[in-house]
Amino acid sequence: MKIYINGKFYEKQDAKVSVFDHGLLYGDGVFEGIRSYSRLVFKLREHIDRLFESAHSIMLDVPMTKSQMVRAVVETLKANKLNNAYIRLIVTRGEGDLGLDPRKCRGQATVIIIADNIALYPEKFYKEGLSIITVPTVRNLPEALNPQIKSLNYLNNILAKIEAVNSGCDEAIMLDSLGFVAECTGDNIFIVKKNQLYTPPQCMGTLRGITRDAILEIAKKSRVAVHEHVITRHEVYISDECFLTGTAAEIIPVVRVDGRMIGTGRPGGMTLKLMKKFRELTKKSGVKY
Ligand code: PXG
Repeated sequence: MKIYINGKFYEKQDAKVSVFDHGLLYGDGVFEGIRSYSRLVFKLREHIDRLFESAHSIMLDVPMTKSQMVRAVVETLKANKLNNAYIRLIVTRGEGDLGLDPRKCRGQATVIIIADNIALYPEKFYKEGLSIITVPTVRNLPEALNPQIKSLNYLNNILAKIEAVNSGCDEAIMLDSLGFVAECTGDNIFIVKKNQLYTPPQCMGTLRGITRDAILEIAKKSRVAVHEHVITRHEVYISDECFLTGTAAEIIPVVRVDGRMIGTGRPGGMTLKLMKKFRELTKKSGVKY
C-alpha cells in the first residue's frame, strides 16, 4: 500500500506523522471520505470543495490548490492500482508544540491521502436492513462545533457509536439539542411517508452529506417529492421506510428504530429503487483515472 504524505508516497509501515502534529494532539484538522467505482471517483470535486470549506472555517491553509488535490487523489489511486476504493483525505494543522495555539504550527499543514477498500456493514444488512437506536449523546451544537465542519474531532460521533454498540445496535440516531433527529454517527437519515421523502435540514446539526445530496438529486429527477424538514422520533417510528446515506455505507435500509418496526420490517420499495438508481449514478459519473 502506498500512502501519500505531503507530496511523497510511503509504504504503510513508513507512513508516519510527528507526535507533535496537532491533528493528533487536538484533532485540529479536517478530512473527507471519498469513494471510487470502476476507476471513477464519485463527486470528487464536491468532496474537495467541502474539505476546503471545512479548512477555511477553522482558518487552516491547505498547502495546495483544489486542482493539485484532485491530481494527488488520482495519483494515489493509480499508485495503489485500485479500481474500487475508499479514499481518506486528511489535512491537519501540522507539527506544533504542546500548546493548542495554532500559531505554533509554523511549518505547513500535513496532507495525507490513504486509499484502501472498505465495507462498512456486512452484505446481510443491505438486504435485510439495520436495527438502530436513539442515543443520549446529542449531536454537537452548530453554535459550538458546527457539524458542517468535517473536522478530525469525531469524539461526539464515536461516543454515540459506543452507546449504540453497548445497546446491541450497529448505528445510532443522534438528536440535535432541541430533540429533533439530526443524523447518525457517519450517515444522514431519510424517511419515506406516503411516497414522499423527508430528511433533516442541514442547519440543525447535520452534515450536508454528499450522498444525501445525490439522493435528493435522484429523487427530484424521478419526480419524488422531497422535504428538507425537521423530523421527530415519532415521525421516524410511523414512517413507511427509513434509510441512511453516507460515502462509506452508501444507501442502507433501516427496519427497526428504538424497538419499533418500520413499515413492513423489510427494506421498502422506494429505498430499493433509490439504491438501484444510486448504483447506476456511481457507474456513470465521476473523475476518471
Ligand atoms: N454525517 C456524518 C456525521 C458523517 O461523518 C455523513 C453524514 C455522510 O456524508 P457523505 O458526504 O459521506 O455522504 C458523514 C460522512 C465511517 C465514516 O467510517 C463515515 C463518514 C466519514 C468518515 C468515516 O463510518 N461519513
